[in-house]
Amino acid sequence: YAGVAKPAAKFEPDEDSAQFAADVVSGLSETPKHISPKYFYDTEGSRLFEEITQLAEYYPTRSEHEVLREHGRAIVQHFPTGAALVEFGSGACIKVRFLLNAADKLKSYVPVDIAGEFLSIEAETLRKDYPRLKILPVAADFMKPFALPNDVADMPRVGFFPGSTIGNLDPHEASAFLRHAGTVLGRGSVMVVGVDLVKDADVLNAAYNDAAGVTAKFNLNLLRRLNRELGGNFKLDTFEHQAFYNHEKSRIEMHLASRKRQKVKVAGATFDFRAGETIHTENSCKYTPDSFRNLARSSGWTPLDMWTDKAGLFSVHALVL
Ligand code: AVJ
Repeated sequence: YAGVAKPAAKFEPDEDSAQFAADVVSGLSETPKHISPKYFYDTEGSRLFEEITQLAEYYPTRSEHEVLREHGRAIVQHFPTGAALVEFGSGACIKVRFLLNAADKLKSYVPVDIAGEFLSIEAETLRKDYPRLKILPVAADFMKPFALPNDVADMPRVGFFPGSTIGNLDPHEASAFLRHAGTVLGRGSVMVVGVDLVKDADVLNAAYNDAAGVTAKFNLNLLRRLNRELGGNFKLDTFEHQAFYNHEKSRIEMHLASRKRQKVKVAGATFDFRAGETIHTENSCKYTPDSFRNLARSSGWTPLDMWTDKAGLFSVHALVL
Protein backbone atom coordinates (compact mmCIF):
# COMPACT_ATOMS: atom_id res chain seq x y z
CA TYR A 1 0.00 0.00 0.00
CA ALA A 2 2.28 2.72 -1.13
CA GLY A 3 0.93 6.05 -2.25
CA VAL A 4 -1.68 6.48 -4.86
CA ALA A 5 -1.03 8.42 -8.00
CA LYS A 6 -3.93 10.85 -7.90
CA PRO A 7 -5.65 10.52 -11.19
CA ALA A 8 -7.89 13.52 -10.73
CA ALA A 9 -5.17 14.31 -13.01
CA LYS A 10 -5.45 12.30 -16.09
CA PHE A 11 -6.93 14.55 -18.68
CA GLU A 12 -8.26 13.34 -21.95
CA PRO A 13 -6.53 15.09 -24.85
CA ASP A 14 -8.81 17.38 -26.84
CA GLU A 15 -11.39 19.38 -25.00
CA ASP A 16 -9.32 19.18 -21.82
CA SER A 17 -6.12 20.42 -23.44
CA ALA A 18 -8.01 23.53 -24.55
CA GLN A 19 -9.03 23.99 -20.92
CA PHE A 20 -5.42 23.38 -19.83
CA ALA A 21 -4.16 26.06 -22.26
CA ALA A 22 -6.82 28.55 -21.17
CA ASP A 23 -6.07 27.94 -17.47
CA VAL A 24 -2.32 28.35 -17.99
CA VAL A 25 -2.69 31.57 -20.01
CA SER A 26 -5.05 33.12 -17.47
CA GLY A 27 -2.98 31.97 -14.48
CA LEU A 28 0.28 33.31 -15.93
CA SER A 29 -1.43 36.61 -16.83
CA GLU A 30 -2.31 37.29 -13.21
CA THR A 31 -0.15 38.72 -10.45
CA PRO A 32 1.11 36.68 -8.70
CA LYS A 33 1.37 34.06 -11.44
CA HIS A 34 -0.19 30.70 -10.63
CA ILE A 35 -1.12 27.32 -12.15
CA SER A 36 -3.45 24.77 -10.53
CA PRO A 37 -1.79 21.77 -8.83
CA LYS A 38 -4.19 19.48 -10.67
CA TYR A 39 -1.90 19.92 -13.69
CA PHE A 40 1.03 18.22 -11.91
CA TYR A 41 -0.35 14.80 -12.67
CA ASP A 42 0.59 13.77 -16.18
CA THR A 43 2.05 10.25 -16.39
CA GLU A 44 5.46 11.37 -15.15
CA GLY A 45 3.93 13.62 -12.48
CA SER A 46 1.82 10.75 -11.15
CA ARG A 47 4.92 8.56 -11.03
CA LEU A 48 6.88 11.26 -9.20
CA PHE A 49 4.07 11.74 -6.67
CA GLU A 50 4.12 8.00 -6.07
CA GLU A 51 7.88 8.32 -5.42
CA ILE A 52 7.23 11.22 -3.02
CA THR A 53 4.88 9.07 -0.93
CA GLN A 54 7.81 6.67 -0.28
CA LEU A 55 10.25 9.34 0.91
CA ALA A 56 11.39 9.30 4.53
CA GLU A 57 10.51 13.01 4.90
CA TYR A 58 7.03 12.72 3.35
CA TYR A 59 4.92 11.48 6.28
CA PRO A 60 1.30 12.13 5.10
CA THR A 61 0.65 8.94 3.11
CA ARG A 62 2.28 6.63 5.66
CA SER A 63 0.57 8.39 8.55
CA GLU A 64 -2.88 8.21 6.95
CA HIS A 65 -2.40 4.52 6.20
CA GLU A 66 -1.54 4.00 9.86
CA VAL A 67 -4.75 5.76 10.93
CA LEU A 68 -6.91 3.75 8.52
CA ARG A 69 -5.20 0.48 9.48
CA GLU A 70 -5.28 1.04 13.24
CA HIS A 71 -8.68 2.72 13.48
CA GLY A 72 -10.56 1.25 10.52
CA ARG A 73 -12.94 -0.65 12.84
CA ALA A 74 -13.73 2.47 14.87
CA ILE A 75 -14.26 4.52 11.72
CA VAL A 76 -16.73 2.08 10.16
CA GLN A 77 -18.71 1.94 13.42
CA HIS A 78 -20.08 5.30 12.33
CA PHE A 79 -21.35 3.84 9.04
CA PRO A 80 -25.05 3.03 8.78
CA THR A 81 -25.79 -0.61 7.90
CA GLY A 82 -26.31 -1.28 4.20
CA ALA A 83 -24.56 1.93 3.19
CA ALA A 84 -23.00 2.95 -0.11
CA LEU A 85 -19.45 4.31 0.23
CA VAL A 86 -18.81 7.13 -2.26
CA GLU A 87 -15.16 8.05 -2.78
CA PHE A 88 -14.38 11.49 -4.20
CA GLY A 89 -11.34 11.02 -6.50
CA SER A 90 -10.75 7.29 -6.03
CA GLY A 91 -7.56 6.89 -8.07
CA ALA A 92 -6.19 3.37 -7.69
CA CYS A 93 -8.76 2.60 -4.94
CA ILE A 94 -5.99 1.74 -2.46
CA LYS A 95 -6.98 3.52 0.74
CA VAL A 96 -10.58 2.41 0.58
CA ARG A 97 -9.44 -1.19 1.05
CA PHE A 98 -8.71 -0.42 4.70
CA LEU A 99 -12.37 0.49 5.15
CA LEU A 100 -13.71 -2.31 2.97
CA ASN A 101 -11.69 -4.83 4.98
CA ALA A 102 -13.14 -3.48 8.22
CA ALA A 103 -16.75 -3.07 7.09
CA ASP A 104 -19.24 -5.83 6.46
CA LYS A 105 -21.93 -3.16 6.69
CA LEU A 106 -21.28 -1.75 3.24
CA LYS A 107 -23.53 -2.79 0.40
CA SER A 108 -21.95 -0.74 -2.33
CA TYR A 109 -18.78 1.15 -3.25
CA VAL A 110 -19.04 4.07 -5.67
CA PRO A 111 -15.58 5.25 -6.79
CA VAL A 112 -15.83 8.63 -8.53
CA ASP A 113 -12.93 9.67 -10.72
CA ILE A 114 -12.32 11.64 -13.90
CA ALA A 115 -10.01 8.95 -15.34
CA GLY A 116 -12.80 6.74 -16.67
CA GLU A 117 -10.79 3.99 -18.30
CA PHE A 118 -8.46 3.54 -15.34
CA LEU A 119 -11.53 3.56 -13.09
CA SER A 120 -13.18 0.59 -14.80
CA ILE A 121 -9.95 -1.44 -14.51
CA GLU A 122 -9.74 -0.70 -10.77
CA ALA A 123 -13.42 -1.56 -10.37
CA GLU A 124 -12.86 -4.96 -12.00
CA THR A 125 -10.02 -5.75 -9.58
CA LEU A 126 -12.13 -4.75 -6.59
CA ARG A 127 -15.04 -6.91 -7.77
CA LYS A 128 -12.75 -9.94 -7.57
CA ASP A 129 -11.52 -9.03 -4.08
CA TYR A 130 -14.94 -8.02 -2.67
CA PRO A 131 -17.49 -10.20 -4.48
CA ARG A 132 -20.37 -9.28 -2.13
CA LEU A 133 -19.98 -5.56 -2.73
CA LYS A 134 -21.84 -3.76 -5.53
CA ILE A 135 -19.12 -1.75 -7.23
CA LEU A 136 -20.59 1.11 -9.23
CA PRO A 137 -17.92 3.41 -10.69
CA VAL A 138 -18.86 6.91 -11.82
CA ALA A 139 -16.57 8.64 -14.34
CA ALA A 140 -16.93 12.30 -13.38
CA ASP A 141 -15.08 15.33 -12.06
CA PHE A 142 -15.88 14.93 -8.37
CA MET A 143 -15.60 18.69 -7.82
CA LYS A 144 -18.64 19.24 -10.05
CA PRO A 145 -22.24 18.10 -9.49
CA PHE A 146 -22.73 14.44 -10.49
CA ALA A 147 -25.54 11.92 -10.06
CA LEU A 148 -25.16 8.80 -7.93
CA PRO A 149 -26.08 5.50 -9.62
CA ASN A 150 -29.78 4.55 -9.35
CA ASP A 151 -28.83 1.37 -7.48
CA VAL A 152 -27.77 3.34 -4.41
CA ALA A 153 -30.92 5.50 -4.38
CA ASP A 154 -32.32 3.84 -1.26
CA MET A 155 -29.04 3.14 0.53
CA PRO A 156 -27.65 5.42 3.24
CA ARG A 157 -24.46 7.16 2.04
CA VAL A 158 -20.96 7.55 3.38
CA GLY A 159 -18.51 9.88 1.63
CA PHE A 160 -14.74 9.25 1.61
CA PHE A 161 -12.17 11.94 0.77
CA PRO A 162 -8.73 10.74 1.90
CA GLY A 163 -5.18 11.87 1.16
CA SER A 164 -5.49 15.44 2.42
CA THR A 165 -6.54 16.28 -1.11
CA ILE A 166 -8.78 18.82 0.65
CA GLY A 167 -5.53 20.64 1.55
CA ASN A 168 -5.09 21.71 -2.07
CA LEU A 169 -8.21 23.86 -1.66
CA ASP A 170 -8.05 27.08 0.32
CA PRO A 171 -10.42 27.04 3.33
CA HIS A 172 -13.16 28.87 1.41
CA GLU A 173 -12.98 26.37 -1.48
CA ALA A 174 -12.73 23.47 0.97
CA SER A 175 -15.93 24.65 2.61
CA ALA A 176 -17.64 24.89 -0.80
CA PHE A 177 -16.43 21.35 -1.55
CA LEU A 178 -17.83 19.98 1.73
CA ARG A 179 -21.20 21.60 0.97
CA HIS A 180 -21.12 20.15 -2.53
CA ALA A 181 -20.30 16.69 -1.12
CA GLY A 182 -23.26 17.10 1.23
CA THR A 183 -25.53 17.89 -1.71
CA VAL A 184 -24.35 14.80 -3.60
CA LEU A 185 -24.63 12.50 -0.54
CA GLY A 186 -27.79 13.89 1.06
CA ARG A 187 -29.02 14.57 4.60
CA GLY A 188 -28.04 12.06 7.26
CA SER A 189 -24.90 11.06 5.37
CA VAL A 190 -21.56 10.42 7.00
CA MET A 191 -18.30 11.75 5.53
CA VAL A 192 -14.74 10.54 6.25
CA VAL A 193 -12.03 13.08 5.40
CA GLY A 194 -8.22 12.79 5.63
CA VAL A 195 -6.68 16.05 6.81
CA ASP A 196 -3.01 16.88 7.32
CA LEU A 197 -2.27 18.54 10.66
CA VAL A 198 -0.46 21.74 11.60
CA LYS A 199 2.90 20.78 13.11
CA ASP A 200 6.49 21.89 13.59
CA ALA A 201 7.47 23.95 10.54
CA ASP A 202 10.74 22.01 10.21
CA VAL A 203 8.85 18.76 9.71
CA LEU A 204 6.56 20.40 7.15
CA ASN A 205 9.37 22.11 5.28
CA ALA A 206 11.38 18.87 5.12
CA ALA A 207 8.38 16.97 3.71
CA TYR A 208 8.22 19.35 0.73
CA ASN A 209 12.00 19.87 0.37
CA ASP A 210 13.23 16.28 0.44
CA ALA A 211 16.96 15.65 0.34
CA ALA A 212 16.74 13.49 -2.78
CA GLY A 213 15.06 16.33 -4.69
CA VAL A 214 12.03 14.32 -5.81
CA THR A 215 9.58 17.07 -4.84
CA ALA A 216 11.67 19.57 -6.80
CA LYS A 217 11.49 17.27 -9.84
CA PHE A 218 7.73 16.89 -9.32
CA ASN A 219 7.28 20.67 -9.24
CA LEU A 220 9.58 21.30 -12.25
CA ASN A 221 7.87 18.53 -14.24
CA LEU A 222 4.99 20.97 -14.64
CA LEU A 223 7.24 23.10 -16.89
CA ARG A 224 8.24 20.01 -18.88
CA ARG A 225 4.55 19.34 -19.37
CA LEU A 226 3.91 22.93 -20.48
CA ASN A 227 6.72 22.61 -23.01
CA ARG A 228 5.46 19.31 -24.38
CA GLU A 229 1.70 19.82 -24.36
CA LEU A 230 1.37 23.56 -24.84
CA GLY A 231 4.41 24.34 -27.01
CA GLY A 232 6.22 26.12 -24.20
CA ASN A 233 9.91 27.08 -24.22
CA PHE A 234 10.63 27.05 -20.48
CA LYS A 235 14.31 26.32 -19.77
CA LEU A 236 14.11 24.09 -16.74
CA ASP A 237 17.50 25.11 -15.37
CA THR A 238 16.35 28.74 -15.19
CA PHE A 239 13.62 27.92 -12.66
CA GLU A 240 13.96 26.56 -9.15
CA HIS A 241 11.71 24.67 -6.78
CA GLN A 242 10.59 26.58 -3.69
CA ALA A 243 8.47 25.17 -0.89
CA PHE A 244 7.91 26.82 2.48
CA TYR A 245 5.45 26.86 5.32
CA ASN A 246 3.32 30.02 5.42
CA HIS A 247 2.50 30.34 9.14
CA GLU A 248 -0.14 32.99 8.70
CA LYS A 249 -2.13 30.86 6.26
CA SER A 250 -1.23 27.47 7.79
CA ARG A 251 -0.14 26.11 4.48
CA ILE A 252 2.81 24.82 2.53
CA GLU A 253 3.23 26.86 -0.63
CA MET A 254 5.08 25.52 -3.63
CA HIS A 255 6.42 27.87 -6.27
CA LEU A 256 8.67 27.77 -9.33
CA ALA A 257 10.99 30.78 -9.15
CA SER A 258 12.67 32.28 -12.19
CA ARG A 259 16.43 32.50 -11.59
CA LYS A 260 16.66 35.53 -13.89
CA ARG A 261 14.70 38.13 -15.79
CA GLN A 262 13.33 36.42 -18.90
CA LYS A 263 10.50 35.99 -21.39
CA VAL A 264 8.83 32.62 -21.86
CA LYS A 265 6.37 31.50 -24.52
CA VAL A 266 3.61 29.01 -23.81
CA ALA A 267 0.17 28.30 -25.26
CA GLY A 268 0.69 30.97 -27.90
CA ALA A 269 1.36 33.79 -25.43
CA THR A 270 4.52 35.43 -24.07
CA PHE A 271 5.11 36.06 -20.38
CA ASP A 272 7.69 38.24 -18.65
CA PHE A 273 9.40 37.05 -15.50
CA ARG A 274 11.34 39.31 -13.15
CA ALA A 275 14.40 37.73 -11.52
CA GLY A 276 12.99 35.82 -8.55
CA GLU A 277 9.39 36.05 -9.73
CA THR A 278 7.46 32.85 -9.07
CA ILE A 279 4.65 30.75 -10.44
CA HIS A 280 2.59 29.62 -7.44
CA THR A 281 1.93 25.94 -8.19
CA GLU A 282 0.39 24.53 -5.02
CA ASN A 283 -1.05 25.18 -1.60
CA SER A 284 -1.21 22.33 0.87
CA CYS A 285 -3.33 23.62 3.74
CA LYS A 286 -2.83 22.24 7.24
CA TYR A 287 -5.47 22.20 9.97
CA THR A 288 -5.61 21.68 13.71
CA PRO A 289 -8.31 19.25 14.89
CA ASP A 290 -10.42 22.26 15.91
CA SER A 291 -9.79 24.39 12.84
CA PHE A 292 -11.01 21.52 10.66
CA ARG A 293 -14.03 20.86 12.91
CA ASN A 294 -14.92 24.54 12.61
CA LEU A 295 -14.59 24.40 8.84
CA ALA A 296 -16.85 21.32 8.77
CA ARG A 297 -19.44 23.02 11.00
CA SER A 298 -19.46 26.14 8.86
CA SER A 299 -20.09 23.87 5.85
CA GLY A 300 -23.21 22.24 7.31
CA TRP A 301 -21.55 19.12 8.80
CA THR A 302 -21.38 17.96 12.44
CA PRO A 303 -18.06 16.48 13.62
CA LEU A 304 -18.55 12.96 15.04
CA ASP A 305 -15.08 11.71 15.75
CA MET A 306 -11.41 12.08 14.81
CA TRP A 307 -8.41 9.76 14.80
CA THR A 308 -4.69 10.42 14.33
CA ASP A 309 -1.56 8.32 13.92
CA LYS A 310 0.55 7.75 17.05
CA ALA A 311 2.91 10.59 16.19
CA GLY A 312 -0.04 12.97 15.74
CA LEU A 313 0.95 14.01 12.24
CA PHE A 314 -2.25 13.27 10.30
CA SER A 315 -5.97 13.21 11.11
CA VAL A 316 -9.02 11.40 9.79
CA HIS A 317 -12.37 13.00 10.63
CA ALA A 318 -15.84 11.49 10.59
CA LEU A 319 -18.66 14.00 10.02
CA VAL A 320 -22.41 13.68 9.76
CA LEU A 321 -24.84 15.85 7.83
C1 AVJ B 1 -1.60 15.04 -3.00
C2 AVJ B 1 -2.19 17.26 -2.40
C3 AVJ B 1 -1.96 15.60 -0.71
O1 AVJ B 1 -0.23 18.37 -0.59
O2 AVJ B 1 1.08 16.88 0.25
C4 AVJ B 1 3.18 16.31 -2.28
C5 AVJ B 1 0.76 16.82 -3.05
N1 AVJ B 1 2.86 18.18 -3.27
N2 AVJ B 1 4.35 16.96 -2.34
C6 AVJ B 1 0.34 17.27 -0.64
C7 AVJ B 1 2.23 17.09 -2.86
C8 AVJ B 1 4.16 18.08 -2.97
C9 AVJ B 1 0.06 16.34 -1.82
N3 AVJ B 1 -1.40 16.08 -2.00
